[in-house]
Amino acid sequence: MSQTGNVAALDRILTLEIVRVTERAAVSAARMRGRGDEKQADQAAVDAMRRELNALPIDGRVVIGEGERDEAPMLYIGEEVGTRNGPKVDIALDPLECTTVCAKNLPNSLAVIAMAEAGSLLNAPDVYMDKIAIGPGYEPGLVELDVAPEENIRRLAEAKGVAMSEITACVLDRPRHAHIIEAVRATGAAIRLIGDGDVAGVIHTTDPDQTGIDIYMGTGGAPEGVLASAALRCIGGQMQGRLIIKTDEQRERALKMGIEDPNKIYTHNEMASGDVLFAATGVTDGNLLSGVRFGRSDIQTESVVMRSSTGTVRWIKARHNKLEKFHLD
Ligand code: VTB
Repeated sequence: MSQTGNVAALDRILTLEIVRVTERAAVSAARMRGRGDEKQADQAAVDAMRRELNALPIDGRVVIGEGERDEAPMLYIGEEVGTRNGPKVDIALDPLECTTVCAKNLPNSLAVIAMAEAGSLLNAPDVYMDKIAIGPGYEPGLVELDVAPEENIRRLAEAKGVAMSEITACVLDRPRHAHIIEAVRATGAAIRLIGDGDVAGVIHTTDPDQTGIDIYMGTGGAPEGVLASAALRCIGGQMQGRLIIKTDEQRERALKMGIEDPNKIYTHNEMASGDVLFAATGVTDGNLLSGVRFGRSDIQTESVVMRSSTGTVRWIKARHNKLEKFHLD
């Protein structure tokens, strides 16, 4: 469906409702910030997100979640959430994107959710995905997954009208990316290495003037690829992704999820189609969002919420009264 499609498909009230979901998850995770315990931080975010999701007037099904049913007791793939009185929706979520970062209290951990008309989010298995993404305003297919990094940088610099040395590529700091890093640097372009968090990494390409990032390249989680695609559908920009399916077991899992061609290159429009909502709240401070602040009498959160059908992007700074229910978390 086009971006001007059925505006009423997802109740527009949900646009604001879903922010509560990421706010609650972020506040609960933030209580575990910097304590060196990733599992506890993640669990706190999962519990809070599930509680809040189940209060939403939706008939929801988790398609990207905490894992398969046998490995994740909550928010597993296939779990039904919401009050069931409302639109049928697919949900992709990451209650705490960057658990390690949160445990160390380093920048860019987020609580993230995307919601879309039922059947419109790619049911991606929890494998790796090759990704490339740039911001809005470029012709579709300007950069391509199967083109050498040098050529992608050249094309982007030319289209942006700047020297290659004025382009910055965001790449996850992993040994597997050594060849990309070397190739990009050989063009004169700069690399921004990030420790974790490629959902934020991809979103950063949508506002290079603010973030200093023009392009995201490299291999990260497939679930994070679907979440980032949902954001790009709303905010603009383009992405390509290809699952990395190596074993028979992964191939079977993908097939069960409806993926017949494991080598297919998906565009962001294919990973997240239909009417999509996307929301994220900062847990720790980051380029995109400030982290949760615990004040004397209130808790402050910063979130972004977007909707594909209208292209509206809202930045929401909230003060939650500590005497109210947040106090109970
Ligand atoms: C990325 C990143 C995540 O996993 O997807 C990355 O966005 C990829 O996997 O925050 P490896 O860490 O195994 O390289 C995370 O870092 C953690 O989920």
